[in-house]
Amino acid sequence: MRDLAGQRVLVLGLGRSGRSAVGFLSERGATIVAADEREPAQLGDLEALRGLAELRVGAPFPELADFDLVVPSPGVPAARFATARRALGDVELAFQSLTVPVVAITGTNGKTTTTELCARMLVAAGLRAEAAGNIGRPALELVGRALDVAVLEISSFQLEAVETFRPRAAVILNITPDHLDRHGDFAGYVAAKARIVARQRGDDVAIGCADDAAVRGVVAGARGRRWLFSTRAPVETGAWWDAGAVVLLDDGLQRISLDGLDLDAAPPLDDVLAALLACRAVGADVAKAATALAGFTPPPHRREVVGRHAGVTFVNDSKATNPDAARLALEALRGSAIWIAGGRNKGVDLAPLADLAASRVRGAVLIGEAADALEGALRGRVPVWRARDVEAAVALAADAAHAGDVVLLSPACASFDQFRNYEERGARFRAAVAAWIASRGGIA
Ligand code: UMA
Repeated sequence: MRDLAGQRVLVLGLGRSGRSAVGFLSERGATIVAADEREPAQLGDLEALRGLAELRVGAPFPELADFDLVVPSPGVPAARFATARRALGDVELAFQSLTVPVVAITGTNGKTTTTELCARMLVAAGLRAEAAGNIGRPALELVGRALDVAVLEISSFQLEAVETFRPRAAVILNITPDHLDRHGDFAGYVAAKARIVARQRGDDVAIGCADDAAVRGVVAGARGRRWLFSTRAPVETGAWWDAGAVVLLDDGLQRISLDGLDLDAAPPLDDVLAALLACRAVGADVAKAATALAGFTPPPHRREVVGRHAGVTFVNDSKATNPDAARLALEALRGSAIWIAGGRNKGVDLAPLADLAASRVRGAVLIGEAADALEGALRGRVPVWRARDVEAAVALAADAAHAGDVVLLSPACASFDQFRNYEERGARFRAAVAAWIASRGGIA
């Protein structure tokens, strides 16, 4: 990391990322102004920051040209720091200070599960590894930790503010339309994702899903090694799923049997293949790494069973904040379902989901701003109900469900029209399910 002492640095945004940046920069002697456009009352406790930075909150951002360096939070779009002399996000700052190989994991869906799984696998293989990044723990928290490998979940937002970021292993799980309001169009979104491999060279490895055309394109453009994975068919170099076993192929062929694994409770197989390849890319023993699967539970709000009553299973997939994530959940259904969907659409066409819904669900309960658009797409094909909030949606869905059905919250939309974030939406769903089951004399 170049010398920050005496540099005038502007931190944009005082969420998790911005706060970690203030701490990091202040330890290195920078003179910091930290800005956030929200009112102070909305920002929580700012006391810890006051001695470290001059705070400018509840006002437009200061003039960027007055600073040697701007550190934008991921939520601040690139156009807002285009006039900065230099802009480096927290991921770039962390990368420049980390002295260990980095595994970076991106994709539209499955990032968090794969990141956590990969870190657990590396530990099972005897390496010191921790996960951070978009997962919720800022990347800068890994600087100075005693590690062999840093595993970072990386979003397209974070990739807008990198400069030298060069992960030893870069994983691209899938790319389907999301965040188009931020990146303009799908091509812009793919271009942002592609920055994860842009600086790779030599023995660095780009790892991507062979079954996804956009991902194949990104991997093909990488200048280091290129490995693919597939749950459908063998690949030339990489990993695939074959009758209960993972097959890895680079210098030699290795078969890892996952016979004892409960596939219903296990993470999606794409994520498993990607995580194992990332372990291989940093030199871990993959057979040992795979032992981590046995005790691994995917993080909450991702197809999480939150209650069962009278033969109906309630599943919280609040993290499905885009249509493709909802598609994966609908495709994974083994019986029929009442589907709860809606929220804030991020500029993505929701209509293609209607075909799938027509073949998979008994009815749909719609919430939030996107309810009109979803109702338009579903009308005449699936019975539709409207609910003013998630509590009402749970009651409607539970009443409509038959024994053997799933009540699936998989919104296909962001939560910000009615909730602080998808976690709050999922927690409200979980509580509403518990209350509904209790009202029927059951226990969630
Ligand atoms: N702000 C402004 N002006 C703006 C934009 C934001 O003042 O134009 C301020 C807001 O008022 C707010 C602060 O910036 O106080 C928020 O910054 P932020 O939105 O970047 O949020 P952080 O708390 O710093 O969290 C960020 C990531 N958030 C986003 O990318 C939106 C977190 O990912 C990440 O976990 C965290 O850094 C630590 O690395 C969340 C996310 O939703 C989970 N990610 C998106 C996704 O997964 O789809 C990309």
